Amino acid sequence: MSEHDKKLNVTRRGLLGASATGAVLAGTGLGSTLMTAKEASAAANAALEPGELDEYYGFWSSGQTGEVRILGVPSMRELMRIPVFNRCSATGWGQTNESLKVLTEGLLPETKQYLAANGKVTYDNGDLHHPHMSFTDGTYDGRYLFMNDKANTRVARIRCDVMKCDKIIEIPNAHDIHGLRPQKFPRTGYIFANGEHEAPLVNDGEILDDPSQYVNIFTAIDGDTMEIAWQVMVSGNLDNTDCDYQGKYAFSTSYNSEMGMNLAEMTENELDHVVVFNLKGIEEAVAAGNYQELNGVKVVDGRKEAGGNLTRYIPIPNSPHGVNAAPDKKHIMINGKLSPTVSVIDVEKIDALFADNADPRSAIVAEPQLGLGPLHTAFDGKGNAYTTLFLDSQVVKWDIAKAIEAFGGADVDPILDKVDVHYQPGHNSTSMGETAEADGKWLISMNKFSKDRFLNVGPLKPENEQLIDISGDKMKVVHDGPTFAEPHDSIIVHRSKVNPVNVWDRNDPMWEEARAQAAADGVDLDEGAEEPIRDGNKVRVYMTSTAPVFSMEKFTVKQGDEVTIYVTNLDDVDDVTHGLCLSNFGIAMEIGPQATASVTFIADRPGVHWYYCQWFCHALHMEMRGRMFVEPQSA
Ligand code: K7E
Ligand code: CUA
Repeated sequence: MSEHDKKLNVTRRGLLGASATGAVLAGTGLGSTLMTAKEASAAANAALEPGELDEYYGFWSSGQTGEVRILGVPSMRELMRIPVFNRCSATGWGQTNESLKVLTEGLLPETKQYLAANGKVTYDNGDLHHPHMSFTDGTYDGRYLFMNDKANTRVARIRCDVMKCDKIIEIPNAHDIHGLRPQKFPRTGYIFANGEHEAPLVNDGEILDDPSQYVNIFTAIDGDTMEIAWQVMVSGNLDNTDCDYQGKYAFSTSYNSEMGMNLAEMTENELDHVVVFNLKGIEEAVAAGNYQELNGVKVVDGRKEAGGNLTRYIPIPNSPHGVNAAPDKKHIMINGKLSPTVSVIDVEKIDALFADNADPRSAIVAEPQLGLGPLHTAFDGKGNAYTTLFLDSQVVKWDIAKAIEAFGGADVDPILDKVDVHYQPGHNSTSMGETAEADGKWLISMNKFSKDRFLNVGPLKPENEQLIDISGDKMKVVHDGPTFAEPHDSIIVHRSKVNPVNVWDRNDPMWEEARAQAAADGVDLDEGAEEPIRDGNKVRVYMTSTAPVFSMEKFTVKQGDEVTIYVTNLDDVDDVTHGLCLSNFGIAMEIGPQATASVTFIADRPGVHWYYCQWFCHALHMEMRGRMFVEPQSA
């Protein structure tokens, strides 16, 4: 290990080792595993009897799994998985025509070309870090969830009425979307998305190993249309982002202000920065035509050397990571990562940075030393902040007002409490904590390692999210929840904000193309067709499902036909979902009550093939099946 590495403690062994040291230094130890009576009663608050409903929806990202998960909070019961960037064996996401439309329509032409050369139509993976709900007036409005894909530079949207992904777009010019946040005021509005990795603006191979010509791109997407509004070229890279409650500014951290290409170079400077984006200034520049158009997107220059009033760069120690707007609508927390500090920005001091070219650091009103490896901060709405300390394996609770007093020279300690978490926390989130309605009841610590917490399942261990009761003065860990890769980030939304339907609307736009094709074929989707409809070597099969039967018990096609099967689920009863699984064709899909779903394949396999319903729907579910006859080509 070089001296530099030692100092930063950046190896994995170093990170894990530092945690124990940190905990000892902090004087808290790992504590007894026995619960005190107080802890037991806090745990009881988190427990729900069978049949009781949770007070909160938790929307979880899954990191490299690529899906969104819904948990109940505080029970931490996993309620649902929503496929987004991944494939799903159960629902047929990535296989049905309806999901393939979502997965392919927003891809860039060169991506489609690359995929086609590899025999694919869409990516199979995603890296989904940041799920966030749309806002109206500073709080969740239950319309949409938005999320990033770091792996393949995409942004997706989930409709909260049906809890299905309805839009995915690939972001041109940027590389590897990481930080993502929706505009909070007056409404969403913009979705802000950070390109994390540096590359030439025109990345066609002309420029390769010449980092001096690399840039990073900040993107604003219109959340209603899912079209890109504009992009900003910046100095340094972009990590996480958040925005204010005034609708004026967005803030992005940069851990690589150095524009380094390796670890030593990226961590060289003691100070990196946060970029402040002046939304009105950018809109004006776009309206005035001060942009270059690249891949159909208006790109403005917000780099330091460009001057102007689009951006400001506030120096921050050291490789800052998380950005979190406090519910007081006034403070933005910049988490120091390699610096033990959180830098607190007062949004009311930002105007002067643009109007008077004030010293960027004049917007910093506190910088408390909290512990080792601060990554993300959550809030309780009572003036307190909760920061994860990755290296110390702790969550620290601190008083924002006291931190500001201390920064002004007062002899006060803002730290109120520290609690051990297991182990190495990344994100944390509090109930309604990312809105102006933070209610201070629950905090989730999403921990990257579970080590010895659970039964050993082999070299790949689950990660661990812990539920912490923050309603009292002291934080109390009340629940461990192992999770598969990975509990990256979450939001905790009061159930009054979310109101999904039980049954699909027959006219839902999701199967608009199926509706149009059926109309062209003279078929009513609600009735299906008696026989397959042939159109050259294309064959369309329209059937309905009503527990426990499909409307067609058999149909015949020819080997080599391109077959599309449409199934409309006529059941309109709460919770009666059917499926269609076509054995040995690798085909399966979910059809929710009143939904239509379809799948297309080449029937290149002669013989008798059963299709069956794979969602348990009825006492005679096993009997819910039918035959597809494929006549051999010679016949
Ligand atoms: Cu902190 Cu991707 Cu949200 Cu990781 S970022 S922890
Ligand atoms: Cu229909 Cu099982």
